[in-house]
Amino acid sequence: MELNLSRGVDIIKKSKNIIIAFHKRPDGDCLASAWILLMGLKSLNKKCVIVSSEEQPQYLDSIINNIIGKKKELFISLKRSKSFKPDLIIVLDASNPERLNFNLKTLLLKKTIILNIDHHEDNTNFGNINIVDPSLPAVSIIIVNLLKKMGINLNKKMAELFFISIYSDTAGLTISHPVIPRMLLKIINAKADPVKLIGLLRLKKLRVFHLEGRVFSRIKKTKKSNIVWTWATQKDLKECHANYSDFESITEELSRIVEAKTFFFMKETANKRWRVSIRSYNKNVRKIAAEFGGGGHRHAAGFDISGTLNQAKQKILQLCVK
Ligand SMILES: [Mn+2]
Repeated sequence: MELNLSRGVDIIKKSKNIIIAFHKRPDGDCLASAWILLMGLKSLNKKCVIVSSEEQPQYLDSIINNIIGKKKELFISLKRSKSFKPDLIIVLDASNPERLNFNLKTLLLKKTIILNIDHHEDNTNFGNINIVDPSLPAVSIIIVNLLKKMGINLNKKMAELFFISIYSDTAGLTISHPVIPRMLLKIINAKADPVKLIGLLRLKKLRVFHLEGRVFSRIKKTKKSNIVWTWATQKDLKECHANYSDFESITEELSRIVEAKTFFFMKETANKRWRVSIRSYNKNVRKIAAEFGGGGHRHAAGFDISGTLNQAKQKILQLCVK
């Protein structure tokens, strides 16, 4: 890990044109990590852009844009990136290239190096250089260490982004990890205000409450085991004038149910297609997700499944009670 960190530093120093990429349906960890890294690389006078075929989700867009200001122009689509000839592509928070929101191959030139930085247990080490540490609660921690090794300390804006990443990957600071207190201290020392940021991160659009109302009213629990689940349909989204990223806070809310040890949330993506977020305090849900071709972490994972609501639910429950 330490050796790979040094190799990462070396390759960044040698590169001039750098692209930063991350996983589909970007979250607070990968987005904030990308912006922290971009700010650090800019201070080294590197040409650097973030390439994504998706916009930032609405629940994070304004808080991030307020921090980064005009740099938003450096967040570009795959199409616009075609004129940018990268000697280095840094992939964040993705266990394999298929997790990206574009085809990585379309950006590769003969000499392009891939630097894979991640904290997923199932990372396939697909990069030319791989900095993977599954013991960490957020990939941003690796980014902050990498920058420190290059002599770049967190400024206030970077520290604010760092907080967003940790808040995001710990379900709103509710999943504890021994490294978090030290990271919070770093953030406070860089003059960022976590209390102010929590206030902003907790805000939700009215339509999200309408959506939650429907989803929460359907919550079910198994009789014997502490498994809780619920679902949302395309019709719910339409009738609440909501979009897919509005589901984000719902999984987090479910984690507050006292009776739940394992819980999952099924989101209809098309007719008889569901995307499932699963969380557990006592089961390795990454293994359950892997059974359906998905992935994630020990306590939080996701996968796609097909079938009617009942068929899909039964299949998931069977694995959960095992
Ligand atoms: Mn992450």
